[in-house]
This record gives sequence, C-alpha cells and structure tokens, in this order.
Amino acid sequence: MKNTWLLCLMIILTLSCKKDGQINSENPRFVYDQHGRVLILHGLNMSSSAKAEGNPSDTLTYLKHYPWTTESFVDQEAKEYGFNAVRYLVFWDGIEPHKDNFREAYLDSTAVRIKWYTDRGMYVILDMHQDVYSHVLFGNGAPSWATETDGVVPDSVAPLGLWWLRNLQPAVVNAYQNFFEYTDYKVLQDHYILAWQKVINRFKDNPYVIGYDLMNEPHGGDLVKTMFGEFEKEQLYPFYKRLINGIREVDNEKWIFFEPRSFGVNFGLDSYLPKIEDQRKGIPRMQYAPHCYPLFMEESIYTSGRKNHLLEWEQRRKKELEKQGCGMHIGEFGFHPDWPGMELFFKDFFEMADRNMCNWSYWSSDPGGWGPWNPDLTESPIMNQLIRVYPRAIAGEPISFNYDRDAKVFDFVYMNNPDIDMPTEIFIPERFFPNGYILVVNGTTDYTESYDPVYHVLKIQSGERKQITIKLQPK
Ligand code: IDC
Repeated sequence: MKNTWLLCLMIILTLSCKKDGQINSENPRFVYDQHGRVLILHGLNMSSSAKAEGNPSDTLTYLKHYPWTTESFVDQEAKEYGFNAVRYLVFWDGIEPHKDNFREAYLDSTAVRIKWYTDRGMYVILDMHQDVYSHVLFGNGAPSWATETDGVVPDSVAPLGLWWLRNLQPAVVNAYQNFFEYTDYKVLQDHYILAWQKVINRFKDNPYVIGYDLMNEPHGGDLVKTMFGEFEKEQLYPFYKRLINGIREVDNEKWIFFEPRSFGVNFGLDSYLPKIEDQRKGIPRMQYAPHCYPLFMEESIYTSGRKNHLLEWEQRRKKELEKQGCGMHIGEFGFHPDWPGMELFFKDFFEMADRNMCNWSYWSSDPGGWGPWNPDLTESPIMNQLIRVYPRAIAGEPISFNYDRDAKVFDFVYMNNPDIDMPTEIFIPERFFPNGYILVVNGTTDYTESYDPVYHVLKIQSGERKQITIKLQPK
C-alpha cells in the first residue's frame, strides 16, 4: 500500500515537472524556450536613441520613443552577427503620458518593431527604462504628472557634465523618494504597475517576448539610504513584490528580470537586495539582471592591472546569485572603441560571461560612441568583439562553454536530454569561420548534425542521455 502511494506521488511529481518543459530544478538558473531548451541570450540594447530627455512637452516626448533601427538592421543582427536577443527599451511616459490615459498608438508602433525581432526567432526582453527618473528632470522614464519634486525646480546643468550625477540634485532626490516611499504618493507605483500590465497584455501571447526587466537601474534618491542598504531592503524590495504580484495577475509565463540598485553595484559594490520571490504558479522564472560598469570605465582605459575590478564585480554578483537562487543576465556593459585596452577588456569580460554561462545585452546599439556601428552605419570595431561562437539553445543542461577568440576555439560541455525533441544550436560566425568548421564530438556516437546557412547555426541532436563534449575550430 505504502509503495503504491509512493509510486503515485512520484508519477504526480514527474508529470508536474514535465509541464514546465522538463525542468526539474526548484530554482532554475537558466531561461528556457517553449521546448524546454536552455537559452543563452546574446544581444544589444535598443536603444538610447528612443529616449526623449529634458523635454518639457509630453507630446514631443512620446513621439520620440522609437529607436533608430530598421528591419534590415535587425535582419543583419539575427543572421550575420548571431544575436538571438534584444533588450528593448520602453518608457512609462510613452505608455501613460497623461494619468489614466494609456496610449495604444505607442504600443502599436512598438509592436511593429518587436515583430522585426520575433519574426526572426530573436527573444525580446522589454526594459522599462528610466535614467534620472523623468524627462522633466532632464532624464527619461516617468511622465510629468508622475514627477513629484515637492516644488523644487530641476537644475538644467549636470554636475561635472556627467549625466548620472544629476541623481544627486534635490529635485531628482525628491522625485525618487516620493515614488519609492509608497506613503503620500501610492498612486505613482500603482500606475507604474498598471502601465506594465498594459504592455504585458499587448505582448504576452508572443512566445519570443521572453520577459520583463522591471525597472532600469533603480535609484532611491537619498544617498545614505541607497549606500547603506535601506533603499534596497525597505523600499525596492516591497516595490518589486507589489510589481511582480501585478505582473503575475496578468501573465504567469514570462521571465522576470530584476536589477539591484544601480548606484555602487554597477561599479562592483555589494547589493543588499533581499531574495526576490517569483509569485507565479509553478517553478520560479527569475533572472538577476545587474549592470557591469566597473570603476575603470570612468578612467577611459582598461589594462590587465584593472582586471581585479572586474573580478570583484563578478565575486559579488556570484554571492548575490546564490542568495537569489537564479541565473544572471548582464543587462548593460560597454566600452568605447577608442579607449586603450579595448580588446583586452572584451577578452576579460567575455571570459567572465562564458564561465558564468550568463546572458548579456551590450550597451548599446546606438551608432557612434560605444556603439557597434559608426555614425555612418558602417561597423565599428566593437561589432567584431561582440560576435561570438556560443550555444544559443541547449537540449539539456550546459556544464561549461568558452570561446577563445584569439585561438578561434570553442569548447562546450553539456548533459544531453533526449526527451527534448529539438536540437542543440551553436552560432558559428562566418567571418571567423570563412571556410567552415571542424567539429569534434565526444561522449556520444548517436547524433545527427546539420547546418543552417542562413542563420549560421550548427544543430546537433542526440538520442542519448549523456554528457557530450564539443570542440569547434575553423577549417
Ligand atoms: C546613457 C546614454 C547617454 C545618455 C544617458 C542619460 O549612453 O547618451 O545621455 O544615458 O540618458 C546606464 C544607463 C543607460 C546609460 C548608460 C551609459 O542605464 O541609460 O546610457 N549607463 O552611460 N547606466 C550606467 C551607464
């Protein structure tokens, strides 16, 4: 009798796991596709050009909220550069420029652009962007009706010419405080949640819209509260709880990308954010999504001596990932092509990203500056750095992967799951493999191999539940 009950329990447990695409871990580290494959996401932020800053007119602000790109650039991203994802910026003031007046036209035009990506099998992370809280404060994000400065007039000049130091200005401090305190102005968070629900209702049925980045670079305003943990523990945490609850009311399926506070954590300091719980029915779908701008960035140079900053950033994030019990998406990182040490920076950064098997979005796609395109839309030297061999979908669990760009060798180990009826896919950039590739497979002899010449993707499918080792080199 006891054994029968045990058997029933095991069957129920197995079946309930299957519903989530064969995912059997309580706290999955990866993002999965609808077939149950692990996804590794590589892509760009799209884009700063969609911001409308320092513009007192709401009308002009929301008219500008579309990025610079066209469908043919998206096509090139998917096929030539091998990006399988985009962190796509949307703005609260575009969605709800006037209180309770949600602008469907903004979502219509956004939907046209999102389709450029999803038609090509690219995954879209919608990022509710803000910097310096609002366009009224010479930043972007919140509509003017939701910008409560307690009468303090914003300063038009950025301290030391650095945009992010505006966060110290009194009008900006007040606006953030009033948003996060959730006492006098509850309406602000409540409407931020409503705005998200509008966006989600529009996009949730598209399987390639993979998730939602709750708020770009949350900042508490008050610097003491921010630096000593009070902001993340007492304000950001309950805000995320409210927001995730609001999201799960309308969408139980997508991934939640959540960021720690930006100030200090971007540079590599500790985050104090408590464990953020998913409130979905089923296994949590969460990604920790910090930004990586270690201190040396402000010095406009990278040398091997500065690698420590990057390693410290990594060590702190790994500690936080243990607490959060999920995987990591590095939502932003970037480097100027003219700064000394550019190639070394990318080498160290991507070694770090590969060894943590994390997802990333480069800041940003905007032509010029740090962008992978020049102002005349030819490629900048950045593009060559971002194009990498990587396993974009894995029928099983990845154990490790690494692309050594100098040696042009890609090493990859994974545990194959034969229950997944789709192949493991590896992007192989044509420019680094002009005569094709040499593939060495170890661990199984029972496999099929094919190559998609349009997307430059190698597909491997094995019927065995075995650990498979793959090595790729140019012919
Ligand atoms: C920057 C843009 C810059 C713009 C500024 C303020 O590159 O042109 O003036 O925003 O809107 C972030 C932000 C991201 C920043 C980026 C680079 O999330 O919006 O873009 N950055 O400064 N955090 C750290 C760096």
